Amino acid sequence: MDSQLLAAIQHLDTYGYCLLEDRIPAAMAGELAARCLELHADPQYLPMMVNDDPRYHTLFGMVNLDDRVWQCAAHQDTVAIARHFLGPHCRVVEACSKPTWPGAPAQRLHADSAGSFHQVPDVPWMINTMWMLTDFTVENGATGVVPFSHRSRCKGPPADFDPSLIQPVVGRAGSVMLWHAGAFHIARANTSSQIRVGLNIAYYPRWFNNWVEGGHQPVWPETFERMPPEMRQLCPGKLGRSRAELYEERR
Ligand SMILES: O=C(O)CCC(=O)C(=O)O
Repeated sequence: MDSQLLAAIQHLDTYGYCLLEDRIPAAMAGELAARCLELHADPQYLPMMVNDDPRYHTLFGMVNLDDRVWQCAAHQDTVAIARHFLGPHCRVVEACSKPTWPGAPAQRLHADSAGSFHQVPDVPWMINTMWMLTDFTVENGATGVVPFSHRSRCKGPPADFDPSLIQPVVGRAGSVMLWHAGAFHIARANTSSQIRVGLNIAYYPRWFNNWVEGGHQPVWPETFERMPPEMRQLCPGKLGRSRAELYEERR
């Protein structure tokens, strides 16, 4: 592994997140951002969308909706980091598009997929990524992270949390931020006049049950058929078209 990747791993281990700059061409990021915005405007995808705010949306199932997403999901650097923390057999469980439109307020500060633990484990249970399909700036809602919070063993921030501890992670289009699911993080307010578009791809170990995140969509059989070997290796679970077919019900 090269020294840049080792430094990124050490940064993630220490602070709870790391940034890899310019991992896909900016032009490709821009094209993917434009496609994401088209999909968000198409009513047929409404059932796979969660709109936490009229100006902040999540469209699940992007692995099935645009094959270019695989280049991000199977990127050798993000996969190397995910495998370092989650083991060699970790998988891609979801890819979602997350635009933040101008005027969007900050969303909720949270940890990921931690709500069902009786006690939050001290091993990572998920490595999350945010591909910057547009530039991520302080003004346009770059994701905010709370350094060191992944060590708290808490399911989320305490009620008296000090928001000044949140740090925006900025980068050029084509860069990717990775974080430990236990790190408190937030979609920050977009105070600019530009749309911010992120592609959020999650890696989980095989022992983690996929039903935990309510919106996560399975890989469709026809998607898997088209995938190159490196992507198939990252999608070893059951295939199907709906959550109800494949996932246990959340109780
Ligand atoms: O959109 C963002 O900047 C944050 C995304 C987020 O909170 C998440 O993926 O859990």
